[in-house]
Amino acid sequence: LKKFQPVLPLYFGWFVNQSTKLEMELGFHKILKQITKIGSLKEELEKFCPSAGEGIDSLLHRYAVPEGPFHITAKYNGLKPDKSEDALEYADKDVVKKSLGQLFQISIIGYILTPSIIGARIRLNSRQKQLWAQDDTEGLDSLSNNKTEVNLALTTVSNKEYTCEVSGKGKCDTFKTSFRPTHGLGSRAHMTLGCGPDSQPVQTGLDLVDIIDCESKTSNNFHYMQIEGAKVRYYGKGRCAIYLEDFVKVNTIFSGFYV
Ligand code: 2AM
Repeated sequence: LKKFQPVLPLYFGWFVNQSTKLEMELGFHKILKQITKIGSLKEELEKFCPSAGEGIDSLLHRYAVPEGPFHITAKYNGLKPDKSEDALEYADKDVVKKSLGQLFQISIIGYILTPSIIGARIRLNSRQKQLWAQDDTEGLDSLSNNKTEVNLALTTVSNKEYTCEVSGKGKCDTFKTSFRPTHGLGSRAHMTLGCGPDSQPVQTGLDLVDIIDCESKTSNNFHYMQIEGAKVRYYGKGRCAIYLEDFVKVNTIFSGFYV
C-alpha cells in the first residue's frame, strides 16, 4: 500500500484567533502604559529605544505587529520542510497527529520587551511540552558577559528613587514570583507581539534565552518595580522582563502554518 507523505508546514504551533489577538494586545498595552510612567526606567529605555520617553504610543510605534495570527512556534521546519528528516519525524509522531486541530489552553506568565522585540512569555504544561521541539538554549554560549551588564543595570535603575504614577513610590524588596525558570524544556516558549526596526520574529526566542540567562545570574533580591498586577525587572541594555501576578489563560489551536 502506498504511504502518502504529509505536506509539511513552515512551522507547527499553537494559534490564537483574531479576537484573542486583540485582547492580548489590549492586555499588553495596559502593562506598557504603566511602564512608560516609571521615571527611571523610562530614562533607561529611551537610551536603547529612542522615543520610549514620549509615552506608550511612540514606544509602540517602534514595534511592527507581525503579520498573521499570534502563535507559539512549537517546531520550526524552515522553507524546505519536505527535505528535512527532522520535520518528517516530528510530523509522524503520534502526539503531533493527535493534537492537530485540537484546543489547548496556554498560560501567559509575563512579557519581555527589548529593543528588538515584544513577546509574551508562555508556560507550557506537560502535554504541551510533548509537542515542544524548539532549541531552548540557542545562543546561550555567547552570553558569558551578561552578569556584568546585569549588575550595571541594577545600579543604574535602583540607585535612583523612582516614582511610578500608578502604584506610588517603588521600593526594593525581595522578588517573589512563583515562576522564575532556568533554561529547560519549553523555557523559550513565547508569542512574538511586536518587532522593532530591522528585527525578525525569530529574535524573540533568542532574546528570551538571553533574559532567562540574566535571571539565572541574579539573586532573588534583584531590584524590581511594582506595577498593577505585575513586577518589572530591568536587566540593562533596554531589556525588561514583566512578571504577571495572575497568569492569563488563552485558548489556542494546535496546527501548522503553510507558505
Ligand atoms: P517566533 O516563533 O519567534 O515568532 C515564521 O517565521 C515563524 O517561525 C515565526 O513566528 C518565527 O519566530 C519562527 N521562526 C523563524 N525562524 C526560526 C528559526 N530559525 N528557529 C526557530 N523559529 C523560527
